[in-house]
Amino acid sequence: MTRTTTELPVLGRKGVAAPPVRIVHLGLGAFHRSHQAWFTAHARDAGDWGIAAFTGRRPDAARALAPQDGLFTLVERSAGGDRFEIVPTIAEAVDGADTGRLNELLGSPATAIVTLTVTEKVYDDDAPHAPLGRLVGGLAARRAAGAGPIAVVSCDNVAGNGEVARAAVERIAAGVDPDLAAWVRANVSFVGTSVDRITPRTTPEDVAEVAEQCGYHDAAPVVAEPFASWILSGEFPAGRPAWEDAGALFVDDIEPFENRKLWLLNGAHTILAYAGQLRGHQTVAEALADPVCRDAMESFWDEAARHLTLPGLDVPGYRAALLERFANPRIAHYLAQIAQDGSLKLRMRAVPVLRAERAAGRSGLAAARMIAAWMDFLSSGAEFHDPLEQGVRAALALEGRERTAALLGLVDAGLGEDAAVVDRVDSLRGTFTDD
Ligand code: CS2
Repeated sequence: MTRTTTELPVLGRKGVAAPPVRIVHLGLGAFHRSHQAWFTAHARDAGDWGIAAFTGRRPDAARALAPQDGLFTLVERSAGGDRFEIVPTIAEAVDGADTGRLNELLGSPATAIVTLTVTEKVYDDDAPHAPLGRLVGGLAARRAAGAGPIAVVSCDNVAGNGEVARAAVERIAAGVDPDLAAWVRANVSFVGTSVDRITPRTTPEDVAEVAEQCGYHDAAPVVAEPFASWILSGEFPAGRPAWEDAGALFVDDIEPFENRKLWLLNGAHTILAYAGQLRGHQTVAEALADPVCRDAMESFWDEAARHLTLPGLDVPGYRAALLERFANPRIAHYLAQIAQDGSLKLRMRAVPVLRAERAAGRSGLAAARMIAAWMDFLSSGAEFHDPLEQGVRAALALEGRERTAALLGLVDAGLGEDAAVVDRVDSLRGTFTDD
């Protein structure tokens, strides 16, 4: 018998105390919950490590989680079925605009870590109310309180994310007060990470399924694939949870792992997002089932693999696992979601492979084809979201090779001025639209 959700109890802690806050997170969204919150829940010392998670641009996620005491259901969705798990590590879900609470928590010596999922584009946004501006405000409060050193852990799909976060925080801090910048240099450790767990947007059907299967009402469950990976490099001067219990890997040199993930997984996603939508597909699994898209993806993998040479990377095994993950028939991962912010994503996913191939005396055909597919997608009149929207629109007002050069210049200024690369990309326009 189907019960209506209004009759069901709401998910909540029912008087059981939340773990004490020792981690502050900026960018509360589905990925933070399926990844860092879940890894923390599976550490043996999870009970000592509560998370205060602050939202980014919109407070909605905090509004949904606060009435359920930060609890939410993780729906682990495999080809064979769903598994449900209540994740208890978010002790507080806070509106990102509440900088008073942020400063109070960062001013406490109990707080040891700040994790970030703020998206690629935010690392260039120095505004005081933007997430990194708020973080710098919190670090100033920590310095004033004498609360000691802390680790900042970037969990965004950005090449060199730890160093990119360091540069942004130091730049913003220097603009506020040179002494604060010096304090940051002496007291803040920036940890670089490679993060991975496919987490499509939650749908109303998912909410209904959790009510039906779990017997309680959860307004904000999260759906993710069973696979999860977290590779980290850097110091935690005030301690950290035993994330290795959940499979996290601590390494000295993050770059090869980061490249493997950004190029093979995210690069493939970006090809499928543009080629797939141009060919009428909506999800990753649908695009993968189209041999034209799959060939484009695999030839990019072949190119990228030439520059993933560390023996421990097991590129063949990684590729095989990706094929299985992408084909998961029960995960509807929408290409339109992945297609967002293309100019920045291509910079991390296509450009390094294109450059490495050219440095080796080859043309980087498959990487160039990924970029050309983005241009065709934009030129198709499809709705797009991009931090460089104005530049994209100005480029789209041009025609032919000029349009190609202008769009390429948005992805990488140097490549946009390299006539051979412009010609190459231009010659690949229409690959997925011409029959
Ligand atoms: C995707 C990623 O939206 C995108 O750009 O490529 O969100 C991808 O799903 C995750 O990085 C998987 O770990």
